[in-house]
Amino acid sequence: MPKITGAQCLADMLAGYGVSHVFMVPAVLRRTLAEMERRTKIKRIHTHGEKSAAYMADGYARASGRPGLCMAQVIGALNLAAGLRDAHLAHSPVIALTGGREPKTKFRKVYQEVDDVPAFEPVTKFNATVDDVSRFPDMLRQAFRVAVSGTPGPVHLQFRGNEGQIDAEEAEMEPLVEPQFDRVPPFRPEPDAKSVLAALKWLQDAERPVIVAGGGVRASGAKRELVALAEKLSIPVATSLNGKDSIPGVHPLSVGVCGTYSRESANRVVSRADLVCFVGTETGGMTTHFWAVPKIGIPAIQIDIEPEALGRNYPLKAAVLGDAKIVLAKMIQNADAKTAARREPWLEQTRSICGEWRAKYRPMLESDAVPVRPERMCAELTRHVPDNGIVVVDTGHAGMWMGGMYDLREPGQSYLRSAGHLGWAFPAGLGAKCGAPDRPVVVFTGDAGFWYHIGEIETAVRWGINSVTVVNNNASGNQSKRGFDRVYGGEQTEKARELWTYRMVNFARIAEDIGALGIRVEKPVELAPAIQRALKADRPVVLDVATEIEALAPLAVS
Ligand SMILES: Cc1ncc(C[n+]2csc(CCOP(=O)(O)OP(=O)(O)O)c2C)c(N)n1
Repeated sequence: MPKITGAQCLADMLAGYGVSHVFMVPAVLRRTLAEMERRTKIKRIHTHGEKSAAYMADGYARASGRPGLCMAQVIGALNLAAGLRDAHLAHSPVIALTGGREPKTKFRKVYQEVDDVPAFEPVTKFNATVDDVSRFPDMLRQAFRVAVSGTPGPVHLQFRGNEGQIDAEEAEMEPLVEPQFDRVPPFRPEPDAKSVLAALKWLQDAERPVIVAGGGVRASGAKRELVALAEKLSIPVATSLNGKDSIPGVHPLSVGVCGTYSRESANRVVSRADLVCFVGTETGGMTTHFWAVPKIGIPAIQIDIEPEALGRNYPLKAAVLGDAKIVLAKMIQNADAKTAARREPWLEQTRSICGEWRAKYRPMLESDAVPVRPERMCAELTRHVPDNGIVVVDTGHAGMWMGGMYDLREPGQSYLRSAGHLGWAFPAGLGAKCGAPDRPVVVFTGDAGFWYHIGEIETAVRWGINSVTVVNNNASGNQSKRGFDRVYGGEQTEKARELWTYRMVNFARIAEDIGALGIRVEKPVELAPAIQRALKADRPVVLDVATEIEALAPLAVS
């Protein structure tokens, strides 16, 4: 076997796994970056911070289903680790490569060095060091294998040398790639046949069942099967926020997102159900409104690829271990459509609950008020996001507004959400556009969220990453208003507002200055033409909407 350098091996292997972009702040693995230019077509996206590089890799991974790559030298490693936290919470397959310590010099007060490895432990599935160049092939293969297998998640490899200079060394190596692990899911484990029939029996016997679908449905590519089963048996479908794109919001069986950043109708339906069927959801706090919706003790069945997830929060009548797409297909095959008639009164009830929700919020969804209401922004996005669009949503109020008020219209649309980190959506949207370049990407963020990584407008312009970023700009982080009202005993002092308000800034002007298209909207009638213009522009766009600072998103359970 001929000798090659670590850099050549790494560049060839990443290309072999189909990696099209890496996101990083130099200088790390410099020789590898040079070899990428010589030997591959990989784009080396040089960002304005390691955290946003990690968020871009995360958006890339969630949009494409393929591992997203991000990198940092030793001094940037913890910034990168901070950025893996959302990917970890969202089960997104991100591979982080960092520079690390050199055994010859460690403990001698080396410039910029601390032991970074422990900080990656809580946000990764696999956290390892590469200390000998001959280990490049097997360690990289393991990184891909772990990132995409089972419940996907982040992986960290630390390379010897503060900038990963180990990549200059040579060894006899074969840059062998296992294409099976270049995307999610690498395996589709078959369920035990008896467990499928047992779960199906519970579902068919129920009079008021509801399905709660999570992000596992997207990971498995099981949307079609989920909707087909719900249709065959007449079962309403609620989703977690992460699973919002499991079923279009306009589908007659969709009742909306349940849990905390949610739609009231979904929580009303889930609360009244006599059986809950969880599919690809970890039944976490946000999906269940901290285990109040549904209440623990409700008859429940669960389908998941991860044995540890089955029954973690809700004792189960039946548990099915397997790939969601396969399990649901088997349930459809065995389902008795005649049992659907039994659920007609329940469907009638759920339709009326959803109708009441629409009637209650229609005035806000159609509001002509100035400053613009966020609900109206969501309604305009429902109308104008293209049929193959990917919507990428920040957390906080952005998550509440879009989770509750925005509807996907088509099965070809996707919805990606921050798992909790403010500021995630704008860089994640850039990564999503790199991961799915043929699909329109529309980001929804508040102004506080947008400020975090505003420098990445320059990255978008430099690389021609043409996402549309819609900013709900109320010159504040007004989701915090309720919380501060409370601690001030009901009414805040003028000075209290300094805890959550900002200057009103025109982001469209900033975007224009940096070379993007900036569009400022101040009236609701301007929204539709602005969104259409943004989508046609084929440039990075910042659509800055001046909105009502007093607008507070409705709470989950009223
Ligand atoms: C990293 C991080 N820090 C703090 C928070 C807490 N937080 C949630 S929403 C929010 C303010 C959101 O403001 P903005 O994005 O402008 O949206 P608005 O509430 O004004 O609609 C804050 C500070 C968080 N979610 N993540």
